[in-house]
Amino acid sequence: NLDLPDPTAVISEMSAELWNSAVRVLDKNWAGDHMVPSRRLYPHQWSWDAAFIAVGLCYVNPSRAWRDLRSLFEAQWPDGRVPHIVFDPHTAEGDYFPGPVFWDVPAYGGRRPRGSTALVQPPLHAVAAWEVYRRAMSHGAAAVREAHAALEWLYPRLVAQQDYLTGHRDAGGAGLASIVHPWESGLDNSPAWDAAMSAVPADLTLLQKYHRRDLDVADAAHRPTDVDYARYLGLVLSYRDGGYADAHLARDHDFVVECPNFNAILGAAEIALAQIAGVLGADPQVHRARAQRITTAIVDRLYDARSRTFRVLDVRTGAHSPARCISGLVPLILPDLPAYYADDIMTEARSARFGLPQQTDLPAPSYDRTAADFDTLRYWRGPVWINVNWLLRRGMLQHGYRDEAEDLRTAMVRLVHRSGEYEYFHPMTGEGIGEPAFSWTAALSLDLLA
Ligand code: 2M8
Repeated sequence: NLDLPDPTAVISEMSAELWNSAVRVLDKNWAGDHMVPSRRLYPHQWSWDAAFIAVGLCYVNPSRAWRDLRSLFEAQWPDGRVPHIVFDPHTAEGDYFPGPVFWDVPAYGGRRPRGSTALVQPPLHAVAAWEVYRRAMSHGAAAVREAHAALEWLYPRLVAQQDYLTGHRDAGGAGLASIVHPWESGLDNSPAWDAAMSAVPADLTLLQKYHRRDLDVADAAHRPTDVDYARYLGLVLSYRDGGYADAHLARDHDFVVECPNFNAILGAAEIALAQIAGVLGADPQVHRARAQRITTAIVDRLYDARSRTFRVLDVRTGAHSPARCISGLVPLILPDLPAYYADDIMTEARSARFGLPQQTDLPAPSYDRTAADFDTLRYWRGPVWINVNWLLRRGMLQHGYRDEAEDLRTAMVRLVHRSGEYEYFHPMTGEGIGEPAFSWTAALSLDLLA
């Protein structure tokens, strides 16, 4: 017995190793005024990545967290949309596809000369800004002043982002945001889109015209297929042909869906804005009321009473997606979600479909493990991702599932310590897949260890 290592010493050694290596990843991926998700595959700035990254950066370098968010919001469009990629002018056009030439956004969009895409991603930035702000205290008085000034700069921009999403993007008319491209979800090739995407034309000749740069640097078996990419490109081209305008989306655009992950983050953003408004002397109540309305609309529209799960809604057909994906668990982050629905989400999370750590030792997979088309390698169709598990854990804490939240935290920390800061992980073996040295995995590890 005396030979057994002290478990607390083992844990703290593991924590120190992971902490140091996560900090190194974030140092390597810092590009001067923004963070890249990874050096090879994603050599620009991505929108929701910046939010997850800020949540971790605030422990080690809050100034960089603010700088990163600021770089992103400097590219905000006049209509309020925050682009899903802000391009780095120092990165060659050929280093990422589709790059600025393909997007060809009008001069008013994005901030020249950096340029941007015209799509959005889940608006987690208010949540991130609040997290960075509330940790500023531990970095001293200058950090608190910096954080206050950053919030003042960001607040109107965050409000404009929400207004764009609940205004221009309310294609369904019930106060939720529709996404018009799978890239906007952040869960690119999730089975949640399969039904809606099957109606989108797939012009494979586009893939002869353009070169899929991702396949130069990643394994094709881990990435979306060519048919997926043909549809992705076709959707951008038709949105582009319409000047990236959002009028008549439900009538004219081929892909218009309401996602529970995206909209839960939209609601959580209003809660964070209420907190930020409180600090800045603005009115928090308006944001709380908006959060409540979003939560009610998510329950009314995205909850499927028969299966007792949250589903993606196809705004064009009115049908729920049959696929049970991790996106359906994320409404747990909404503080106003009635306990009845929170319980249903936990039932789904504990089930054999998602098997929380008690059953598998691993965080939840991105897709139902029991589905016939569960794919252990292909991106958002099965592998484990740290960012959505981080959201799920946040929801568990929000609704008082403390033990399960702690199990999930431990599972994430062990996984990243064992396999490295990978982009995603094999949902059976825990092996790292995709990009190594991936920024949000590193950043969220810091938050899980702190
Ligand atoms: C992935 O998406 C990009 C397109 O936006 C890609 O496949 O090239 C997704 O995992 C997305 O959630 C993420 O923000 C992005 C960068 O990490 O990569």
